[in-house]
Amino acid sequence: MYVQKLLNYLNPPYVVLLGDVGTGKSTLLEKLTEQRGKSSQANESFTRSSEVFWAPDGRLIVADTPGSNALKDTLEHNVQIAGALNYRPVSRIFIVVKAETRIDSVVDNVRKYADRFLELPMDVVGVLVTHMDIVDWTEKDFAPRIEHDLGIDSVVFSSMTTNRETLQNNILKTCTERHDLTVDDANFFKLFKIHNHHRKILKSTSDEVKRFSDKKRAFDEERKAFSGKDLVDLVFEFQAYMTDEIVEAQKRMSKTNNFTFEGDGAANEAGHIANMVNQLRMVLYDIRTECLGYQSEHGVSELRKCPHCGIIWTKVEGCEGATTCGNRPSNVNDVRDPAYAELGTFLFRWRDDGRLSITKFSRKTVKSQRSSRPQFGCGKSINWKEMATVAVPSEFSETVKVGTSDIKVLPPTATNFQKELSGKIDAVGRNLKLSERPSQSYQS
Ligand SMILES: Nc1nc2c(ncn2[C@@H]2O[C@H](COP(=O)(O)OP(=O)(O)OP(=O)(O)O)[C@@H](O)[C@H]2O)c(=O)[nH]1
Ligand SMILES: [Mg+2]
Repeated sequence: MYVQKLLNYLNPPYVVLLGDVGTGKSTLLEKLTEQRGKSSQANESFTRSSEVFWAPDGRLIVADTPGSNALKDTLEHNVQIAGALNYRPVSRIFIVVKAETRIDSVVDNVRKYADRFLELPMDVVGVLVTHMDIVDWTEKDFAPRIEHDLGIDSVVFSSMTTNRETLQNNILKTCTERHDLTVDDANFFKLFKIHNHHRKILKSTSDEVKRFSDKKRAFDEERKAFSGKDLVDLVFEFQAYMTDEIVEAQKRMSKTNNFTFEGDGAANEAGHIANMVNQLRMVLYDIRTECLGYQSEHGVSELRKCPHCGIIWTKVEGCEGATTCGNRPSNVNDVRDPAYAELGTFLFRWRDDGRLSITKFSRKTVKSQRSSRPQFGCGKSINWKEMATVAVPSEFSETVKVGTSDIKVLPPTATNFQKELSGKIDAVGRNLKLSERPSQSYQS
């Protein structure tokens, strides 16, 4: 206990307040850090850049950030939030939401953010509900809901009359760990929504999402004909196919809407692609969770099979994440014919009526693959954690995390834009300045 206190003194908890425009972030900052003139009654987004301040007793550092859903300068505002998250290890990200008459609406507002933060450590996200003075319901009505619906158990409440000490103590109670977070150009668009509401583009997005979900539904129907090891292979190969499909969907979206990722429109275009990919990732996440189920059911082996070509790989050092399967041979099957995909064991064929037919190869065994090819591997993307296990010895057990972090949100054509974004995020971090620690003495 004493050691913990000493550590907290040497390195005080750092919390980041983020949320929609006007939810009361700057009001919280003013209260916690005794700053003045940071909040506003303006009906437009008020805070333009992130700022960090000490609590007067030196027990907490707080970052205020601009409203994430601002109509103007959305990219710039979210870059500011990214900079605050990178600034130093974060004890808690508070999604700041305003209490409303209907609890459901408040839960929905939290969900908008919580869903996007799935890739961050689970226990870094908390909720801070402001405006508790304007509703009839109480903390006891809300906390179980948010725990049950979203699995978030750190909730703090505040109203105009909540005093500084109470608010700070309630926040400190939730600061049990520190997380080194990195928001960079690669994951930025998984966390923040910056696209506009252009109807034509949103329509092509929902068309792609529908197409993807329809494929998943058709698969769910057809897989019923398979069982045992075949079913395991099938599910793994389908998730590999769907992973590649995301890349194709990015290409189609860019083409349909003439996205160049250059000039003034670049951020919005990137935001739209990300919006689509994020929705596809949610569907893929379900498929992968299912893979994981099969994986643990069958034990985890050190031998796994490339879902594209069936070659078996042994894990070597550093082989945990995403890579490519060997070298791509010249006669590799073209998986990109949209109606047709040949993977390691199965052939997927999408029929005109939207149904899927699945055919199992008899000619393509793992053995013949290996001996018939001078070069190993098909060159497609593989991820060790997502590969089917082979010859499953039950004595192995391992917890494999389901993730979609290998999915690149933006296509290669957006590389220049991503570089610029990376520079902007770094610049925010360099500009954040924390004053000297307050001299007021530290009491237990
Ligand atoms: N009744 C009530 N009003 C609040 C509370 N917290 C904040 N407000 C009011 O809400 C308005 C917006 O507050 P801000 O703190 O500026 O909101 P913000 O989240 O920083 O807004 P941006 O910087 O634009 O994103 C101000 O008029 C505050 O006085 C609260 O707990 N109860
Ligand atoms: Mg503000």
